[in-house]
Amino acid sequence: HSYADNLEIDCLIIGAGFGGVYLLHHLRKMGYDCKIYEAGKDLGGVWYWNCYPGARVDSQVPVYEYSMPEVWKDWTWSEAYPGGEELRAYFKHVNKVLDIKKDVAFDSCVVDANFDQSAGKWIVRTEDGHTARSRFLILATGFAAKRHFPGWKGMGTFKGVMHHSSFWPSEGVDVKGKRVAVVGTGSTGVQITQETAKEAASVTVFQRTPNLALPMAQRALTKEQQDKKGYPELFSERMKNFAGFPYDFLKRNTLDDTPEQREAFYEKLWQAGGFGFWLANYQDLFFSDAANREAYNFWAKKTRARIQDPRKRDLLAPLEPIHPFGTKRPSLEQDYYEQFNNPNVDIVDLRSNPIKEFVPEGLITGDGKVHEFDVIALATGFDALTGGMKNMGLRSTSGETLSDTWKSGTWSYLGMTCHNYPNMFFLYGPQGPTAFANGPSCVEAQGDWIISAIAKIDREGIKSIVPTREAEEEWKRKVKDLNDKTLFPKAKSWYMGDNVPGKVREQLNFVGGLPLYREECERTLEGWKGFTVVSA
Ligand code: NA7
Repeated sequence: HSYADNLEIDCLIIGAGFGGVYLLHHLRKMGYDCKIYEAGKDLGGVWYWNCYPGARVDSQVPVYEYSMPEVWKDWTWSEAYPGGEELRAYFKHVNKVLDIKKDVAFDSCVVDANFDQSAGKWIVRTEDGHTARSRFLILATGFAAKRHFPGWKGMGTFKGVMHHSSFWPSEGVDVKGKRVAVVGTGSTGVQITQETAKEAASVTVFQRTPNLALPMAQRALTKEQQDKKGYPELFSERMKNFAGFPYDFLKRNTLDDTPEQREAFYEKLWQAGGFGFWLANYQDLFFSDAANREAYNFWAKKTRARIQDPRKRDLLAPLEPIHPFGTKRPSLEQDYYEQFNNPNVDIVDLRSNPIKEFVPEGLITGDGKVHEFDVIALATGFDALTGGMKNMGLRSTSGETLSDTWKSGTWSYLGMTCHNYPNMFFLYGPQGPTAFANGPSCVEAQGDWIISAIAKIDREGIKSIVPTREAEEEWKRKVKDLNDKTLFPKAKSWYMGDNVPGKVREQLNFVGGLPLYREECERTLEGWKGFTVVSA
């Protein structure tokens, strides 16, 4: 670690996933002295941590990758939706071409960060006592940096192997012939179930809310299929659409079409696979109950046809929706539903029969039944978006922790800056387009804005910038107003902050789409709209 000690630098970035690496590369190119503190032992962010069986990205390549030609020109993927291993290999390649690791201090978990106003520097300390003094602080900690473990009684007594999905050992867990439980049916739970069901003696899925999962249409990719000629265009195109994909919502309302036209359109989206049925559907999908119900009915019809057992069918794909389609994130699946046609794959409905406690042999449900397991996978998600940021001892200029600042709700300006946190930026966090944007599109859009802001600060000889409280209030109102027009409040989800008990319920994402978001952000740079500027 010696080089990580007592750093005196321009930019300190926390986190070496897609966002942090993008910023390090570009800021270094501009001549800034930059370092990354990373809690893990390698690059990749969530892809470093996600070693659970079946871990896979739900966005297609090449949309899900960096736009930098020096990275893509010599890289080919083996599948349209790459798995965790291949994503980790991608980061190795990124390191090889961009020489990232020389500026990353791994095993460096930040526990404390204060802004020294007279020096105009952030003083940041890691758990093992290293410190950095930096003019700019950039949090690139991602939306899933803090795991959510529901506090069931007796969890520590379980005698088998139990891991949260994002703490799954990188060497794997042998599930061959074992009795496996999967708790949670978010994208992680779906992937673990789909994968382990092929090896384990039995898999029991504990479901509270069905995942309205969509077919992935996974396919192998050859080198020839990855013709790079169109890449620059593709990377600029992805920024122009709502969710940072090369497609967008159809500019037509659901009920404007005849039932036959609608069926044909849905079928086309369905066959293409991926998020199209979610994010290239009719434009009123998130706004009209009636429109949404049509999409839900199509989803249920398609999905129910794949599940033989009527009890499992009604639990996995009920005729009556529990929440409107797409207001919780749908997962992509390959043969998730078919797994339940095997007699050794079962599902327990936690709505009617919740988990009561854990015991040495497994867990007990409300009906008193003891379920015995060798392996329990906790796919219970994250204190998403805000949890990681609140968890590293960050303090405002008035000495308050970010946890306190955000106690009664989340406040930011542009989903990238905070009042009383000068020269601090964050990306892929709350109040930005995070949850609805393809990750690399989102971090490049936000990264570019942060880079422009830092360049402008120095061009204008500014000491620090900080958003006003009024600007934050206006931004919060914008986030809320956009959300109030949608169906998102009808679901209990991590989008709305209510997957974690006690967390404030509010929309944590800017739901106006990436193009509108970028417009809003760009507008502020001219004249530092919404910021207080301190001259050097
Ligand atoms: P998610 O999507 O938050 O899923 C967590 C799952 O765990 C979800 O099915 C929850 O049920 C379930 N859960 C959480 N707490 C409990 C309790 N107390 N009892 C029963 N079930 C519970 O996390 P993932 O890791 O799957 O995915 C996170 C994101 O990563 C994903 O959206 C992608 O963007 C990538 P619930 O639905 O709340 O009823």
